[in-house]
Amino acid sequence: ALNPQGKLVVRKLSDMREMYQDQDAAQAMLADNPLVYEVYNVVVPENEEHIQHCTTILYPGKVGQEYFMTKGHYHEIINRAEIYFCLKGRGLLVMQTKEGDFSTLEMVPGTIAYVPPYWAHRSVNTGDEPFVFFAAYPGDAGHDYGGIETEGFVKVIVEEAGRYAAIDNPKYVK
Ligand code: PAN
Ligand code: ZN
Repeated sequence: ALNPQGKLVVRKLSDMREMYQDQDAAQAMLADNPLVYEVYNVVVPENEEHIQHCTTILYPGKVGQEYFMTKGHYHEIINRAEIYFCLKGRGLLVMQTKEGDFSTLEMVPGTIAYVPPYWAHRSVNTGDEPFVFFAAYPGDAGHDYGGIETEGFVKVIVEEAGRYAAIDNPKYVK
């Protein structure tokens, strides 16, 4: 339970199906169209005086071998940073810059993750229960999903031999 609960945004597979590598697997799963994640946004004015804050619940699951994930984004004002705090479950924070720097951070309850200015970020549920984290970022940051929607991140996070592995994304162009 979240208090205050905030305004709910729901992302189902149909909202992001082209972001997964295995398009045949995605197509087959669309009949059920599973819920991938929910974001509970506490509504505050979108200007630099305020701090946006929200809680994401990313459900466990995979499309083919690729774990359920958030869309991922740069901030529209690209030098706006962010803090994530993991509340439940297990996941991976995936980050990159436009120069092609790439980094991952394992998150478990208690992990405080810092997303520095200029770094795109995506979360991946590498566990078998909901991965839940709280986030706070400058009110005017905004979200830029553009390039990531078509090319994705430098690497994709898949299950290999029972654990996660980061493998090169063939669609990524620097
Ligand atoms: C997070 C994300 C949230 C959902 O609050 O917005 O986890 O991910 P997408 O926005 O990539 O769909 C955040 O990073 N806000 O800036
Ligand atoms: Zn963000």
